[in-house]
Amino acid sequence: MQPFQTDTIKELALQCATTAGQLSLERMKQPYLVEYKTSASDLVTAVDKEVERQIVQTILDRYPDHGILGEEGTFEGDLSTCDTVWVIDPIDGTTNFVHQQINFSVSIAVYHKGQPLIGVVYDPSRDELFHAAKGEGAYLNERRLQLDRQVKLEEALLCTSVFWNKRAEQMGIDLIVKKLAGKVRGMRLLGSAALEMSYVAAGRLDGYVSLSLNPWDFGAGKILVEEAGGVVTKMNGLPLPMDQKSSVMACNPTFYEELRNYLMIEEGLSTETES
Ligand code: 2AM
Ligand code: CA
Repeated sequence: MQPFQTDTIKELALQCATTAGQLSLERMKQPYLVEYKTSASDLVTAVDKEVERQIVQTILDRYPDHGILGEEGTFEGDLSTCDTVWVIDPIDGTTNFVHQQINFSVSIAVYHKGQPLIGVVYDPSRDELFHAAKGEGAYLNERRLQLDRQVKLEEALLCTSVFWNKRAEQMGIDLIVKKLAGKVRGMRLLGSAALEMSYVAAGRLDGYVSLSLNPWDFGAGKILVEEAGGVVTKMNGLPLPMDQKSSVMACNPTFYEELRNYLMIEEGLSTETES
C-alpha cells in the first residue's frame, strides 16, 4: 500500500473535478435522459451517472486500492477494507443542472483512515475551483480564503437546503427558515450544498444549516470551511461522519455558538434525522 501523499492526491482530485465539470457542461448542450429517483423532486440524469463513472475510473486507474463512496453508487468494492476513501458527488445540484444550467458543482472529498484531508468543489459554469488540504489552507482558484471578518448574527447572510418532499414536510424542515426569518440579515437557497458551503468558506455567505445532508454533499465543503477558519459540526455540535447522512452547521466562528443555541433551544429542533 502506498503512503498517503497529499500533494499528489490533491492534484488528482483537482484534475477529476475540473474534467468532470467540463464534461457536464458539454453534455448539457445535448439532449440527455432525466429520471425520477424517488419522486418528481429528486432527479438523476444520464450525465450524473456518466460523470461519476469517469471520476471512479480515473481514481482507480491510479489508485486501485482506494475506495469511493459516490452518490450514484458506481464503485463496487468494499469500503471497509480501504484506508483511503474518496467521497464524491458528480453533480451536486442536479435540479439546477436540469432547470437553470448554472449553480451546480462537482464535489470531491478524500478521507484517510477516517480523517478528512482534501476537499475540492468545482463550479464549471463560472470556472471557480474551491480547494483545500488539511493544514494547508483553503483557496478559490489561486486566492487564499480566510474568514477573518467579525460577523454578528443579525448581520449574517445564511443559507439552507429545503427539500421538496413528504419526508421533509414531516420533519418540519421549514422551521429553520421560519426561525431565522427575523433573526438574520437574509436567507438564500442556492440548491447545491457543496457550492453553498464553498461560499461560506469564501465569505460570500456567512453560514449554512441543514437538518439532513448526504456525505457526498458536505464532505468537501467541511474541509473548505474549516481550512478557511470556519466551524463545521452537526447541529448538536458533534463532528460530521464520513459516510452517513447528517445535519450540518457550517459558519463563521463569531456567531457559531449563538446560532446553534438559538436553533436548538427555542424550537427544540431535532438534532438528527433519518433522511
Ligand atoms: P443533489 O443535487 O446531489 O441531489 C439542495 O437541494 C441540495 O440538497 C443539493 O446539494 C442536493 O444534492 C441535496 N439534496 C437534495 N435532496 C436531498 C435529500 N432528500 N436528502 C439530502 N440531500 C438532498
Ligand atoms: Ca448529486
